[in-house]
Amino acid sequence: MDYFLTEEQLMIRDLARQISDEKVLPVRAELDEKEEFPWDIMNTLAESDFLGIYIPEEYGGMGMGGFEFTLAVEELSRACLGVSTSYAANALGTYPLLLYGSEEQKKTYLPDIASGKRLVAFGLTEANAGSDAAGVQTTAARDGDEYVLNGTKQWITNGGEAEIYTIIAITDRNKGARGASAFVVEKGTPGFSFGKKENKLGIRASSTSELIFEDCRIPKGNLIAREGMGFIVAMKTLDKSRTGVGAQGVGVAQGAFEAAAEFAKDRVQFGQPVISIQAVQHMLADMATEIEAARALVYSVAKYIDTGVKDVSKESAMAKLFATDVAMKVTVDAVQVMGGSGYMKEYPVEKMMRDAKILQIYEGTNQIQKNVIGQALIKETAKKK
Ligand code: COS
Repeated sequence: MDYFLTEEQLMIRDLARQISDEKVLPVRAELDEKEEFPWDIMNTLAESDFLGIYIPEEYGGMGMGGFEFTLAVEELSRACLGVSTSYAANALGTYPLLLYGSEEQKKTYLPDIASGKRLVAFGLTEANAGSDAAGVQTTAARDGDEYVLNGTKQWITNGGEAEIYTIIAITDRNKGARGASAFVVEKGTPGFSFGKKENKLGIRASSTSELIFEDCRIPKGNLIAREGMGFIVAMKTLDKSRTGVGAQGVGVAQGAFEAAAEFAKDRVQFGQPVISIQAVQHMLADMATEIEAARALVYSVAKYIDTGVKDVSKESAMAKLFATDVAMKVTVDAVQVMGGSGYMKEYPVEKMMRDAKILQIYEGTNQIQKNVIGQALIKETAKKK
């Protein structure tokens, strides 16, 4: 399908594809096997200005939108979701600053983020606060000109590798979701350390760690927005980032489809290439149709968000839900089309299938996406009455 991309958008897509083909494809299996953070690739993306695609020019970025970022995420995901997760999580960590940071915070952090000098991570999840995002236990107690952080964040993407962390912590326990606040914390701050690095089923090139805060003192100027705004900062951040997860789904599904179709042309059974067998053709036809539908939805939602419209919870949840369910189905089917070969590490699709599973879980499980969509539908229906 032709999505009538502008010259700039084509340039982003083609460069991302080139980086994927030249830098990511040759090492993806090794990064997966060794669970190695893709520093070389992140540096290449930084040199190509990819870490600042969606950051305004006045802060050193390319000044483009979420749609252009989506194109880059999709292409990287076509080659390796571990790499694209490291890349996309950087944006997730940046959104609280971009959306709610003060001018001073933006000037301090965004130029380093845009240039790739410092990576970012987003710290919301905890042992007892996953789907229940308002259940955060980490506290930030005001003490004069400082806040003192205590608690542990879990499963934080880019944890340990990033230099800048946007953290959600409780400033007033009595106020529920309205008692949470957002902060920026720098690596190296006394009282801030890293715990266990997780050993994962997929996206093994990305790093997933615990963040531990023990009487960690940060200046009061590190508060993002106002006290009590933390839950809203987190929700708006997720509203913005979930389309990127959808783009990851489109990319990995495309990669798996291409590998399966290529294989089916070469593999001969019953005296013919298996692609000539209707049962296989039908699977490939479903895969191709579902990928195109997911891409069309993700692109439309990304463009819709870029218009600056205020409430995008429903649309971004739909893009994430649909495209990541497609990714799971297509990667499983790609393994099936390839049969025994698909199950072997010699081919990329077993990794894609392992990698795809997280897309239905992180940045809100797909069941949570349905809650978000359902709540929005209730609101819309109430308005119409
Ligand atoms: N934008 C703005 N405000 C929002 C919002 C959004 N997207 N979502 C919720 N809010 C507001 C609500 O309007 C409500 O405000 P009031 O107190 O003024 O009524 C407040 O925030 C609390 O909302 P709600 O009662 O819906 O909160 P819940 O605790 O029920 O949680 C869900 C809602 C489930 C949607 C939320 O917890 C969620 O998204 N969970 C998944 C979190 C996630 O993605 N985790 C992955 C880790 S990050 S990689």
